[in-house]
Amino acid sequence: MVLWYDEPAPDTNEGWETRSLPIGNGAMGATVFGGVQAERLQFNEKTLWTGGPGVSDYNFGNWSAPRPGALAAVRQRIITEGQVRPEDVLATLGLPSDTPRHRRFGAYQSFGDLRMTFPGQGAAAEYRRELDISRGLAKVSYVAGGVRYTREYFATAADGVIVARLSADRPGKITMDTRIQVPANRTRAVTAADGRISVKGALASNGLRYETQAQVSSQGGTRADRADGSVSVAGANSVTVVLAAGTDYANDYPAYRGDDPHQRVSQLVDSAARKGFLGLLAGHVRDYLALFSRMSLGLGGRMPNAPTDDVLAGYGKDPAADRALEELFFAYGRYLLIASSRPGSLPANLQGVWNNLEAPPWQSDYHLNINVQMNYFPADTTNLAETAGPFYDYVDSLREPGRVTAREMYGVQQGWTAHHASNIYGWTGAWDHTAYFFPESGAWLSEQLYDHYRFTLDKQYLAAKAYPVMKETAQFWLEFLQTDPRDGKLVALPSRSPEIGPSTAGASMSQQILWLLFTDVREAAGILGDTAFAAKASDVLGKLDPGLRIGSWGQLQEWKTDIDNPNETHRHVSHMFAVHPGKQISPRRTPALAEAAKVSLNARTDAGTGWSKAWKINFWARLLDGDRAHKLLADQLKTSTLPNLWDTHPPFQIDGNFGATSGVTEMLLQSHLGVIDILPALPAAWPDGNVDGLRARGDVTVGITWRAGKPTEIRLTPGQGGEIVVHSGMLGSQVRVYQDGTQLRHTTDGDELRFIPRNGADIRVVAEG
Ligand code: FUC
Repeated sequence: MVLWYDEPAPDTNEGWETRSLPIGNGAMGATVFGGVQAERLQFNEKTLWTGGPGVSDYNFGNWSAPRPGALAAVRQRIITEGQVRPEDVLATLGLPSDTPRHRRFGAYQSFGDLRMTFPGQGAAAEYRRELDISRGLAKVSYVAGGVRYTREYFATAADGVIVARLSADRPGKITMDTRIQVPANRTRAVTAADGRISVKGALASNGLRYETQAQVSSQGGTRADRADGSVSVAGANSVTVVLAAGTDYANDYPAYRGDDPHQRVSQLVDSAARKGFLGLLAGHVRDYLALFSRMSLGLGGRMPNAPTDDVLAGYGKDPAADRALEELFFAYGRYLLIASSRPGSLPANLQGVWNNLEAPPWQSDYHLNINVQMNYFPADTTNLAETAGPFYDYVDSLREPGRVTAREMYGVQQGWTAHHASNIYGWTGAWDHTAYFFPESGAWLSEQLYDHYRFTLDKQYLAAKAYPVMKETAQFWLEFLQTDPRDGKLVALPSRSPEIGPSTAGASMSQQILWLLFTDVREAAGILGDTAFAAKASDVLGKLDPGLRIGSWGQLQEWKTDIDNPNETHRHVSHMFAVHPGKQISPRRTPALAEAAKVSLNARTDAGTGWSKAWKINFWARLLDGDRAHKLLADQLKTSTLPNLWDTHPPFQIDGNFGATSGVTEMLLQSHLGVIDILPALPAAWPDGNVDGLRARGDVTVGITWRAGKPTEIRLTPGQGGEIVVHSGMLGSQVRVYQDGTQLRHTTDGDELRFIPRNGADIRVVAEG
């Protein structure tokens, strides 16, 4: 569980993107370059964004003046002409292209660089730079001038800081200068006193106040503060640096400002510095392991004794090495989620928490038409539910600005909406690009809040968090849905399959998302006793077009009319939503639709950007084709993965890491159809293996051991009472079910096994004889 390299990352943009190693505690992230004479830790804090309130004409993406009749006119044109160009929808409902959208929307910012230089240090031998994801620790070590130098780095959520320790195997050998550099787009006051470097100021864009502090503590030797704000150490045995950063951002509509960060940042650094390196390390490892060690996956891999970039480059040559890389890549997705999404901060953005630029790709924002959703695909399944807390809070926080957007842009009186991308300042309105029109994003996001309930069955969470969001989303759609004059069905209008094709009525993905929204809302309303709203949802479901059609070439139609082009290879394959994360299409329950989905996926080819390949792993797993899912995973490793194992679109975009980890999970365990499906899509490449700690809907934790492609033992830990239904090829033969050392009564029917646990103790299902 280690990524390692025999050289530093070059101190360039490309070096950052492809080779630096990420650490993070959710709120903060840093990347380690590991240069011998000069170390660079580029660092981030989630709330440092340009744009938003503070930019004079910030308007949340809403129209600057009412456009009476605009929506009705677009709708009428689509009904009359069948389809219109997305450019025309943009011209009528979007932002004019001369709007300075980027200035107002803003972008996620690099906070700065912690630079450490080591004067007089010569050439290094035995160099190694590593990231140990089994403990959340980065390390650089080498020998220079007969001395072994070691640098250790971690970002701890337990203490809210980033920690560096520099040591040597001989006393008095650490001599270094430390400074913090920040990008040009802000004011700055830089000071150093008592080993504490402090940089503070405000972003030029929006006046957002920021502050970062680093405490340099030396053991032995001498330490001096410099007038230029750097701190130098000479002849120390070791040096510890703790770094914190913050802004006066608060996720609080409409001003999005809170307290000045000075006190918070000072307290974090003061208290961390008092704890010292070993105390911080112990706290970090405890906190990290509490999440990371909840699950494990073994595929029988054998990692070659070679740097990770070489292992990646050699992928596809040796099956045992391939499996080792796949195990590592899977676990890395979990590592990255823990590092970039923890309670108390914002969700993981397009780059998680890591960005080195003032103008990052796609603003390093929250794209709501697949990307942020994909970030959280693996949260529940891989037993990291807590990491999704910031995501649910963020979605919840979009409601307030989203109500204004729904009212001002569409005349919808109840409910909220957001479109295809948002920032940290409640941008729920339009955009100056044809991709923007995607008011279904709120419905998709709501589905994820409800899916989390399915894993936990936590009614308090459902009542307090998920249901209010879902219901208000459904309220928007109650008003926004239109009756299609062609067949009297309720449809989204306008409706576009994300980023491809014309604007129409009732594109498949829109309808599939809305089918899921109203199905979930009906179920949730039933559980919570909101019978009036359950009835409303039922009523909509009775009239809603479900978005499922098989077209002239056997394909699953992407639009309501049969206009799919069999030669289209666009990376978005949104009409597969019903396969994943939706549940309308499955080989066992709707075989004809599942075949049609395969026809469409084959036509689109296996090519695509990083996240596109990652999503396709999930699709093929849900279509129960493990070999094809594995082929997509292999394609992703070969063509969409950087030497530091970050996913690349290109450029670096983290969603593909999370999507791939989710895809592996879907190959091993599925539970979206109310049954715990064991090894539903196991590829031939993984004949033997072991997994523990996976989570299934219904609050069950699952472990599986398999040999020669067949499960030999299934382990289930139920969190609740009630019947458990397991689907597995193992059940072809007789099985025994044990709990507390004695057998549990069960029934089998074909590949399905049913039983009621006596209590919460572990259950073992084994083949008889
Ligand atoms: C959508 C996708 C792109 C990219 C961007 C962040 O626009 O179509 O591929 O993922 O989001």
